[in-house]
Amino acid sequence: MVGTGTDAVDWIQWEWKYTPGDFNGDGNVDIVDGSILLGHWLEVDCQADNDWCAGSDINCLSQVNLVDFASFTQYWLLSMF
Ligand SMILES: [Ca+2]
Ligand SMILES: [Ca+2]
Repeated sequence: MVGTGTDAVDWIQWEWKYTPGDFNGDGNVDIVDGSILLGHWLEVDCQADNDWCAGSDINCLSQVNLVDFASFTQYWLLSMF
């Protein structure tokens, strides 16, 4: 149910656990996540129901393209420092 206190707690817990670009949830942003993004490359049916193409549609605009790839490479580079 949207707008409940429970949702807010869930969102905070999700945000705390989530590492941008970590599509498989192992805590690292690496080539495995890159392969997941490439596996969804140019898909156009990304939506909440399919978890935005396993997270590969980073900007949640329904398709996986260069914008998402650029964001992913940024997260990957930042994870190295
Ligand atoms: Ca990962
Ligand atoms: Ca996208």
